[in-house]
Amino acid sequence: MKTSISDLVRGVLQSDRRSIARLITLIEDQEPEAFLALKQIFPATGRAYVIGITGPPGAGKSTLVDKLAKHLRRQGCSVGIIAVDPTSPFSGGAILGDRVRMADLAIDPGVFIRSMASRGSLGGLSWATADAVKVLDAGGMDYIFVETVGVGQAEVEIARHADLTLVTLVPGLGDEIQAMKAGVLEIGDLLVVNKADREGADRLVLELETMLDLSRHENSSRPAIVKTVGTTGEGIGFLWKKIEERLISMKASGELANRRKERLRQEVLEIWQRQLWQVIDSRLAGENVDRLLERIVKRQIDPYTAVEQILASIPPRFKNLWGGELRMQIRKIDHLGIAVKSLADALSFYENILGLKSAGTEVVEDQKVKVAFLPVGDSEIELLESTTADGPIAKFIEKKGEGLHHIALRVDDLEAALAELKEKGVRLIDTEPRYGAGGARIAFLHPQAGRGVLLELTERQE
Ligand SMILES: Nc1nc2c(ncn2[C@@H]2O[C@H](COP(=O)(O)OP(=O)(O)OP(=O)(O)O)[C@@H](O)[C@H]2O)c(=O)[nH]1
Ligand SMILES: [Mg+2]
Repeated sequence: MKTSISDLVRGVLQSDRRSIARLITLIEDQEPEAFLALKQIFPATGRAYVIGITGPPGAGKSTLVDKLAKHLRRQGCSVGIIAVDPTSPFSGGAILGDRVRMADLAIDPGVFIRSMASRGSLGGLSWATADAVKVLDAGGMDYIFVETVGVGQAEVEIARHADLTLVTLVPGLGDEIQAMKAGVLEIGDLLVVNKADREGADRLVLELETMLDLSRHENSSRPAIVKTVGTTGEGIGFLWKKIEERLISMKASGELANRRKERLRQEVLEIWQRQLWQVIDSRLAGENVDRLLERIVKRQIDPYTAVEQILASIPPRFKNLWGGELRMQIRKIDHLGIAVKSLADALSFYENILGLKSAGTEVVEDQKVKVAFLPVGDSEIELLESTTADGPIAKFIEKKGEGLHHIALRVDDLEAALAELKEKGVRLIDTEPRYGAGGARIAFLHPQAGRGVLLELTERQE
């Protein structure tokens, strides 16, 4: 049986590496399960410090992250690393290099390294990265580094998901630095001049200082400039000291809280837009648009009014749009439950006359019943006899006489099914799974929901 979402969530919260990796893959693939799991891990997020590191290709970002991670490991902190590669969805070359470079980190249980490549729009990657950060955060990482290449608009997008962003530059860039100026100033909380072993490092520092002098930074937010040699680790201790100082001052001034709040605001707006778009899109795909188009062509209606009509046709309650309206899948009728006064008497008909074979009887204390299951093809009939005069089956028979008591439907993931039903406002008898006959996990819906029929959801291992 596949692992359920609750298992996956539990795994992530217990820092289980496979669960963390799996959930990030689900996020990359935009699977509906990912969103369900993200909902559940959210309360456990907001603890990690997220540090973005960006800069031109080959500036030494990965090398610096590697050294910073080792520095943090010596202090007993756990570290998550996400390398985002927006440019090459296929090559993965840089990532492969990182793997080799970070081979010793990769086997350290206190470090989780993950690369993420674009599988569509960069916007999508940006949010997938943000969600992956949440997974590492909930998975208990103290610090999370997010590495991206470049200092363009895309990187600004991704940097917005970080608490603090390092921009890495190297000597010898020449005019390129001018082109990057805007990005550098906009997103850099700290400027790192790496490859300081090369000629021109001091000149670059001066150039950057001049750029900062001309910009509108208040004193408190003026980025520090730190020289490093990634390959030898020179300056790493100092760089970390500066990062820590900045985090501490951002925390004290409330800036960190503000940034995080702003991030969540952006996220809500973005999710809202995505969902709304899906609704409108699904409406647009419908044939009524063709009809509307006809009318627009004939000038019977104008495009503005047409869109108003589309919007008006959207139901007021549109939730659960991830992956379509319906996520829950009913596999089959697990069994039909029939309330009987006497098992022995009922079996004399079902076994002796109909020729079905009971798989044995079982007492379910919890529900005050003794039951017999009789397989019928791919499904079963369950006969239920009350063990006490006041049990639910006894009461049912008192009220309605012997007869069909419930229909049990098989689902793969009971928790997910219940969560979905709750979200859709369906009345439930059991809001949490409980154990039924044969060790199955079950939950009853309110008979009102099934239009007068008591429905049971069943998840069982086969
Ligand atoms: N001389 C010198 N070389 C360095 C320094 N830091 C890193 N390098 C080398 O620069 C090359 C690129 O380093 P990476 O860490 O892969 O750079 P990156 O910015 O992560 O590269 P991409 O992810 O491909 O953009 C490697 O060969 C490093 O060994 C440094 O301070 N001095
Ligand atoms: Mg790299």
